[in-house]
Amino acid sequence: MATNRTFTMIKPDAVADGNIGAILKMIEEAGFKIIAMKYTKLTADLAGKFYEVHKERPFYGELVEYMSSGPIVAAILEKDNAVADFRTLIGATNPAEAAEGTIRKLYAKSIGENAVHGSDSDENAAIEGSFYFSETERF
Ligand code: RTP
Ligand code: MG
Repeated sequence: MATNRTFTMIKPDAVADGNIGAILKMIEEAGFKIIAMKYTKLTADLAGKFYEVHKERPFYGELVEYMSSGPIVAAILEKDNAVADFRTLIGATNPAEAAEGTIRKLYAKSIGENAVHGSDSDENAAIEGSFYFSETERF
């Protein structure tokens, strides 16, 4: 399996609850290497742009409001099979359906406030990583 990259955000609910450290520990223990990382806050405009693919979905307004409601941690992660393995580590979008031991099962509050983001393809991982990080911010 080729080594590749995914992109994640620790979302405002998990940051507000003091779960940055616990979530980063799970990510590192699962074998992901941190290539870039930033503690930042999205404006509503930036959150709208990041989630533009969802703009026709009924939850888009709520999602933009939530993702700009407080600081987040954004990171690029590297591992063999990174995108799929990270989706497995975070669990289903809805924490009620997430497998035991997954980040969302442990830390998400609801289908909307679900603790973490994980890219859904190699292509989107590259686009999302570039949304936050320049080449000189990746190590
Ligand atoms: P993400 O992109 O954040 O990793 O989440 P995902 O792939 O598991 O889910 P996706 O379908 O891409 O949805 C993006 C985010 O929108 C919020 N959402 N709310 N209220 C709802 O029914 C609903 N559905 C989705 C969640 O924050 C979800 O992670
Ligand atoms: Mg998604």
